[in-house]
Amino acid sequence: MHRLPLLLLLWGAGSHGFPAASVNRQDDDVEMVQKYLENYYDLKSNGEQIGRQRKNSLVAEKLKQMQEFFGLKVTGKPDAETLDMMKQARCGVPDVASFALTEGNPRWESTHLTYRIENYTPDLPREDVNNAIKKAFQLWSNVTPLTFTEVFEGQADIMISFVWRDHGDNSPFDGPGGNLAHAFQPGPRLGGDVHFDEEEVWTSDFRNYNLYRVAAHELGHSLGLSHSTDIGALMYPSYIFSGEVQLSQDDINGIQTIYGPSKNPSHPAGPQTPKVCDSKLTFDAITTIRGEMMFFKDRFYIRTSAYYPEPELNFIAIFWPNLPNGLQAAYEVAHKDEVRFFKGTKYWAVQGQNMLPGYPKDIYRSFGFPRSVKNIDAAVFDEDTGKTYFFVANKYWRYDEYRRSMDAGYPKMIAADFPGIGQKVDAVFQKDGFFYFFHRTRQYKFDPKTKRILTLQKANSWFNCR
Ligand code: 01S
Ligand code: CA
Ligand code: ZN
Ligand code: ZN
Repeated sequence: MHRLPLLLLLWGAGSHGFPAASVNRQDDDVEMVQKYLENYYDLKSNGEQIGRQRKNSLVAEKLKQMQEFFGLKVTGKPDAETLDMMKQARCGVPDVASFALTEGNPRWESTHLTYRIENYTPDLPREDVNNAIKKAFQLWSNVTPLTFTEVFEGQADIMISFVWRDHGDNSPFDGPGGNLAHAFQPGPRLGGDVHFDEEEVWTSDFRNYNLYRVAAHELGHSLGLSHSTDIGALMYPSYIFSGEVQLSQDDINGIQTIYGPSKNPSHPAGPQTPKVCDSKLTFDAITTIRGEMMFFKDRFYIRTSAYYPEPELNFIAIFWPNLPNGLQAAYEVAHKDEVRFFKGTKYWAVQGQNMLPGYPKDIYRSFGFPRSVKNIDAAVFDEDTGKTYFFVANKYWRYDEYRRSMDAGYPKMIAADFPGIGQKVDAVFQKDGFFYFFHRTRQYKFDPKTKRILTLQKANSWFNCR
């Protein structure tokens, strides 16, 4: 806990206007400011190895953001006005959110809304259209007090239609591609209405464009949300179909900012999009691939390359639509230009973007694991020896990629041959002859020749974070 002295230093540097108080009160305030910035301004909480000065300037920066947000004097210092504001009761939504409300904060005053499907696309059976729309409404009604009732005649709050080109609302569609659909913000007449471009091909599967996916996005607009910068959110502006359609936590935060939570006692959370510079970030699997590195987490990958300074975050499904989410291990056999992904007792092989045919296969027949192995924690191919290391709980196996068989004498204890990296491995990859082992938020650079740890770093050290 060396967070206190850090903030106290900042205190000393700029306590103009800060009322003299007992040391105890000050300690409480320091703690409160720290907690507040962690909760609402994404300030990192743990003792990251960043310099004291940098930490102070980060705190000052977050304070400025907060002061800006509340219309206070922007000093970057925890002055009396700022402390007072922080002590006021508030809702739990972070002030630096990715979602956005529609300008002017339009909202429906009634929580019981009606919708009507005015016409149907010939691309799909009517049942499929009804279903897609109904499910899209359910996504939003699940997390708010809103209810949606279908009507079959007259005016409804949300009128839904398939139209093309100029259709009388001054927002003509553009033919295949481009704009897929649009929706009007809450309000009378056109307000809330959803128009789909009939010149798109509408589907109920992974082909472009999935109607349920687009309807879910448009209804967000109908209810008062604008576009989000969170790539995992349904309200992200581009069409991304990852296989399943669900509100992310960011969508939920957005819609609940307008309408509050559901009356239902259970409040399920949505999936969070990993933040590359979150010092608490951990990984499911990591591999090199064609000279770049790919880190896997839930539905996402983070890719870094020597040519781009910024890491890229996106859905795994963008590259490999048939891979499952929540991968457990991955490794590259560079001389074959092949990457293998593991989850449970199955594995998949890809060459670049192409999934190789015949997968998934099982790990027992291909590698010779005993049936007692139910999943693999991490895997790495050693280019220097042609061996692949598989880590399973506190043991590891060694597989010969040339002879295509497991080496005799395995499993062995990880602790015996990789001293210091701990009892369990989350992910591992090889780079320039070194192994990089990951466990939780820690990363160990390991020299396989001397069997020694060279450095210890944060797991997300590859992402160019300040
Ligand atoms: N509609 O909600 C949109 O965001 C339009 C562009 C507006 C400027 C009208 C649109 O068609 N965006 C494309 C899209 O895929 C990129 N929207 C639906 C989605 O599911 N993200
Ligand atoms: Ca279009
Ligand atoms: Zn329209
Ligand atoms: Zn949109």
